[in-house]
Amino acid sequence: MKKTFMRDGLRRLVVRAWKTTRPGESFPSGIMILTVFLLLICAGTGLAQQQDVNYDESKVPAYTLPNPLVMTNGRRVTSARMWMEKRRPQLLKLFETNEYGFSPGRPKGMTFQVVSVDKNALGGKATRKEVLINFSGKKEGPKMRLLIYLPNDVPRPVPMFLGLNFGGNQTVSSDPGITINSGWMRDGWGVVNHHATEASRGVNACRWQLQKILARGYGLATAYYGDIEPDFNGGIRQSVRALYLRPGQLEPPADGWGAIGAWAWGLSRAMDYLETDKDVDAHRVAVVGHSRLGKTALWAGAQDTRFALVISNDSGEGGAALSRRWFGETVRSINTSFPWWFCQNFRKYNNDVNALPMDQHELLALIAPRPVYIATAAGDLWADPRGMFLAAKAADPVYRLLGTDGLGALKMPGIGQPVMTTIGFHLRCGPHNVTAYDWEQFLNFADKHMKER
Ligand code: GTR
Repeated sequence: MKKTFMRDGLRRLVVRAWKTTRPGESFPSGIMILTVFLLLICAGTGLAQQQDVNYDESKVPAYTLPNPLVMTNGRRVTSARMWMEKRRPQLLKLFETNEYGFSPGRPKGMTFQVVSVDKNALGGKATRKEVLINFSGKKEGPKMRLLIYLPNDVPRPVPMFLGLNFGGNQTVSSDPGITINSGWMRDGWGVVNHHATEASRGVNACRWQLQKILARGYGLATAYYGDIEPDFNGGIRQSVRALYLRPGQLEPPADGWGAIGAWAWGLSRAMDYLETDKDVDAHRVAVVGHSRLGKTALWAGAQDTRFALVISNDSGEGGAALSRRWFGETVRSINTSFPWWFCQNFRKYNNDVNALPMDQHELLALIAPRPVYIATAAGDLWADPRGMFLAAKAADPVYRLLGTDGLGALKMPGIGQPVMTTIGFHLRCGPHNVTAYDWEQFLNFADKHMKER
């Protein structure tokens, strides 16, 4: 519709340009005007795009971050108690209202069904379980299949990592005992016509490092994020979010949850199950995620204090990176490319990020005093590694007020120099990805904050 309108408009413009051309002119004046007009449009579009993406540190404009230790009425937060009872709930509400949307609580009818247990998985090294979480408890309702690995040679209950995966549980290990996910999936990597095939087994194994996790004495629980909501525009129809719409209502209200809210909610539902599993130490569960699922892990950890530790990998915009800092992805570009991820209110800030009543350092602060780890990569400028470090630094005063050692670095550390204080951070070389190096640090961080306490 819009395209036809533009095509017709352009045709009319060309005809008029020819008509206004005087006979004998070598370069018709009408055409000249038209050319200038078209050039201006192209320049305008280019400028708009340029304005959206900046990779030049010297061009980052000055910005002022909201102070996490000042209430919206201007009162200073002077004690840990005041933070916990007054400021934290206020900030949580600001994130719900303006960015991720409000999520419902635990659904009443939810059921858990342990569908398989193999005590001899991975050559006897692990126990593998699959648990079907039926969100509504109804036969046809949406279900999430939680895959769990527990190390066999470690006393139970064991500490765990919990994270959503991008391609179905079968992608995290080539273990043939994992059920292949039958839901909608993006094509490629063993997925054909939006359905996973046998060829997808283990394709993301290097992003999970299962053997290493088990060898270090941790369990792993993971589920396919598309079980909660398939990740495309319109995926809401097959999402848990649809359970909460009134008949005829197509979308949640302007401050209602987006897909990130739904994925984070799914992590809390997985935690509901883990609390019932005697083999799992539910007081030592680290929630972890990469990229959009890194944003999700942070939002899950901010809302649900049952997560003992939070790890975000290359989470970028809408994750650990400051929204006000004009570098890499912006609020406008993320809302344009992925309008279903956040609540509709977030779009109000597309052209005015400084009007946001909060910024992402305060998302990290919501996790305090629990340890949070921010992993970044030097080749992932789109996610703004420095913006993530600066957010960690700006969350530090809250962590210190709550009696922790905060972030143990005043300046951004160089590549391969991880910081392991209560706010952890590293900059790895290479592109946007999760690597063995990243997992090595997550495990060291978890050892320090979940095992040695
Ligand atoms: C990108 C998006 C990022 C990040 C990434 C991912 O396209 O712009 O914010 O979330 O996708 O999730 O892989």
